[in-house]
This record gives sequence, C-alpha cells and structure tokens, in this order.
Amino acid sequence: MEIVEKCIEQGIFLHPDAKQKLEEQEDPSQLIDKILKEYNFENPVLLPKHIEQYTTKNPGKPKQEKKVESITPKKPRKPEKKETTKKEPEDEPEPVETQNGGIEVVLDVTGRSECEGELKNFYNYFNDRYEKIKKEITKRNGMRNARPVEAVKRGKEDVSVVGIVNEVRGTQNGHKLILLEDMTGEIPTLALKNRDVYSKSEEVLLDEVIGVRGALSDGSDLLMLDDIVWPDLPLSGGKPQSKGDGYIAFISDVHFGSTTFLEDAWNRFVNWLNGEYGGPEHQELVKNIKYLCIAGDLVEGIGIYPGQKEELKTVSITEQYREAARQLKRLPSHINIIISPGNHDAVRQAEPQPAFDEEIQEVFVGEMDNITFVGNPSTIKIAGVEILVYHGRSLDDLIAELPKRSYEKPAEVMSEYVKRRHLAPIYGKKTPLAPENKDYHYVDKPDIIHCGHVHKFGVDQYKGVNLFNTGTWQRQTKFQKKKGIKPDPGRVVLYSLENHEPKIVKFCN
Ligand code: D5M
Ligand code: FE
Ligand code: ZN
Repeated sequence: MEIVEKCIEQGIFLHPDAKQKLEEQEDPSQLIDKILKEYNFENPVLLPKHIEQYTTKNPGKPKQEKKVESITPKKPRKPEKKETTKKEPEDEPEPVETQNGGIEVVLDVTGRSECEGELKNFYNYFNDRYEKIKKEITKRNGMRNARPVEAVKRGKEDVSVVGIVNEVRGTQNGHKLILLEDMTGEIPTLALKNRDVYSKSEEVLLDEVIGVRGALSDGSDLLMLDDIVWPDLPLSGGKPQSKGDGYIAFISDVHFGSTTFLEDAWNRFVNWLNGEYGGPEHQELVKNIKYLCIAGDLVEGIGIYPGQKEELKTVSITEQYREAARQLKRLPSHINIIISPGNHDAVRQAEPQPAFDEEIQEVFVGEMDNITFVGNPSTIKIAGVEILVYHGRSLDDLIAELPKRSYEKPAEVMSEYVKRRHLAPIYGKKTPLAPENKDYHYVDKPDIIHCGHVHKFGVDQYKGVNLFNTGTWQRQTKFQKKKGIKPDPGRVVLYSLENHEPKIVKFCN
C-alpha cells in the first residue's frame, strides 16, 4: 500500500495499471518519490504513460494505454453493482462533539478518513458531490423538472438537466461548448456567443456541478443553452437568531518559524489581548473575546516550496510548533483557541486535511488545555453561530480561472464558494483533493466562512453569509515579491456573538 499512500498524500490517484508497472520495478517506493517530485499535478490521475520514462525494465508486455476518459472515474456513471451501495449522506447523522468553551464540531474528516485511493472512493466522492449540489439546484427557478441526461437526449421540447462539467472550451466560431455528465450519460451543450447565457458560460468551472436549461437542436444531441444555474443560496436568510455574548477573534497564516514572521505586530496583538495595549475602551473589549479561530498555516513548515529553507528560523518542525505553543500560551487562558491546518502545516497535503496528529497536539497539550484541534475544512458551531473554517487553497485556482476575481478582494472571491456551494469546485490544479467517500468541501449554510492562505485581508457578505479572509502575520516573501503579491499582515476580525456584526482590528499598516 505504501506507494498508493504516497500518492493519496499528494492528492493523486494511482491508476491500477500504473501501480502494476511501478510494482514491477526494483524500488517502487523510491521511484514514486522521484515521480511525484517531478509531477506537474495537472492531471489528478497518475497514468502508466506518466511513469514510462522512469521505468527501466519492461518485461516485454505490450503497452496497454487507455484513454484518460475511460479511467478518470470522476463520473458518477453506472458503477459495478457492489460499488453502488449508494449512501444517502443526509441520513447519516454526524456525531457532534462538544469541546472547550462549548465549541461543537459539526463536520470534520479527522478520524473519519476512508480514502484508500481506490476507484470506488472516486465514484463515491463525485456521486456525493453531484447529489448534494443537484438537490440544491433543483430547488431553483426553472430547474424543478430537471431530468437525467439520457432522458433529455430523447426529448424534443425545452429541457433542464443537472450535470458535472467534463469539459469547457471555446469553439472555432467563438461559442462556448460545455460537456455535461450525470450517471446516465454525457451531453454536449452550447452557449452561443450572441446570447445572454454566454457571459454565464464564461464562469463555468471544470468538474463543478451546474444546472442548464435549453432546447435540443434538431436531429442531434446538442443542447442549445438558454440559461445556466448554480446552486447558490436564496436571498439572505438574515442574521443568526441566537443571542450569545462576547466575541470570536479570527486570524490566519501566522507562519511561526519563518524569518518573515512579523514579531512586532504579533506582540502588539498579544499585548492587546492581555489588556496592555490600546487604552481603557480596548481593555473592556478584549475582556469579552472568548474565542480565537486560526485558519491554517500556523507554522511555516518545511519543504513546502523550493528555496523556502532560506526563510526558516529552524528546520525542525517540532521546534516550530513548540514556538507556536509558547506564543499561544501568552494569550489569556480564558480564550478558547480553534486551530485548523493549512498547506504549511505538518498534516497530509490533500484536502480534507485532518487535525494535527497526536505528536504535534502533545506539544501544545503540555502547555495549555484551551485548544480545539480541527481539520481543514471543518464546520464548528459556537453559541448557535455556524462557522466554516477553510484554509483557502482553492482561492489560487478560482483567481486563476475567473477573470473577474483577484487577490485584491479575497473575500469577494469567497462568494464563489457560496454560489457554487463548494470549497474546491475544480478537481486538482493547485488544490490536491483526497477522494473521500463523502464530499467534505460541500458548503451547506454557514453563518461565517473563514479563510486565509492568500495573505490578503478582506471582509464581505454574500447572501447572508459573512466572508472573512484574515490575511497573515508574515511579511512579503521572496515568492510573493516575484509575483507582485503585497500581503495585508497583522489584521484581526472580531465577530460579536451578540449583535452578529464584524469589526476589524489592525496591528500593522
Ligand atoms: O500562500 C501564500 C500565497 O502565496 C498563496 O496565494 C499561494 C502563494 N504562494 C506562495 N509561494 C508560492 C509558491 N512557491 N508557489 C505557488 N504559490 C505560492 P502560503 O500557503 O502561505 O504559501
Ligand atoms: Fe499562508
Ligand atoms: Zn497557505
């Protein structure tokens, strides 16, 4: 299993034929390390052709290359009977755990990972993604009578269908072709360049679940589009009804252990929390801060990017977490801290990432008992307020794919999570995903989504969901300088559990 696990770790699925080829080699484990190091991660499935250049012995077997489509099992299409044990995820009650300070962990992969890198995991994952989002889409106008792809193909009149996007591309004549698939089959759909629907077609992302309405063109399978529908949320449901008291403080991307960590700003924040910075009215305010939520990249980590070593205070990951524990211990002990990991933390890279393992937790537990460790993403509830904590790695992919989105307004990019009801619509790219049997990136109806990762600060609201991106505590790194990304460090969002309004507090210009 070792080579398969190494692939899962990176969010890569090892095709069975590629696995067999690797196992025929002298040292499969060493070879897979080399391959993964050089792999471009554009295709989440590692195929025999990807490893051919590395294999030395060929035991004379004819090459049996298969087409990508035949093995990319992201399609919820007629699987073998025994794999169709289709679960109704809604019927599975999630065990709710109550932690420090009445923090309920509503959804978290920690301790529940079932991904074994098998085809059935892919099938179950995409099936769950499809069913959950379809359920929402079919509540929207014009989509109530959505029918399966195969039934639509036989129809004549106006039709609607919900499918996973298998391909999006511009045609030679400037129209947009979108290939949609459900468990019954695949259908090509076309947004004509001179129709209103065209601008919507430009927002369609690969692998996401969308609904479409249109009419079949005469004598063919091609569906001419009138509209594209995302699941989204209906208009704002208003503020949470609950009436708690005190504040939750939100921060992210602290990067302890980096030479670019902004110690002065952090010290101001710590002093402020202890009532030693900011004057009497601040003292009154900070007394009421009951929770601190940290959305990943707690430490700088090691081996994350090439050349990162030059910016490390220490190359010992345990020492970095010890420093984190020392720093968090300086905060008032009545503050309940929630820690979710990011791509710099020492857990598996593929999302959903579990909480820090026991060894790392012990570094903190020895020091303090007010921390709740959760996975990434995870949903927690505090005083009736539902918070979706997600580091935000997929923001890089959304910004790259959607021309109207940019690093300058990170909270607005997060509204895409609500519109698409998904935290990682594109499978692969810069966001490695482990195909769990259940889709942990589905977005239900949180009151708050809290992200970090892009090191840009922003607060926004969309359809009643508060969107916070809490920036960083690290100054511009060499990479960011090269890319022209100017970080927004030393900022905190305070959310009132009483009036449900956010406030911004700055500790750095
Ligand atoms: O991510 C901070 C931001 O910078 C995030 O948008 C990714 C981007 N970033 C930083 N370094 C790199 C490299 N080397 N490659 C690609 N993208 C990068 P963080 O998770 O804190 O590193
Ligand atoms: Fe970061
Ligand atoms: Zn990050």
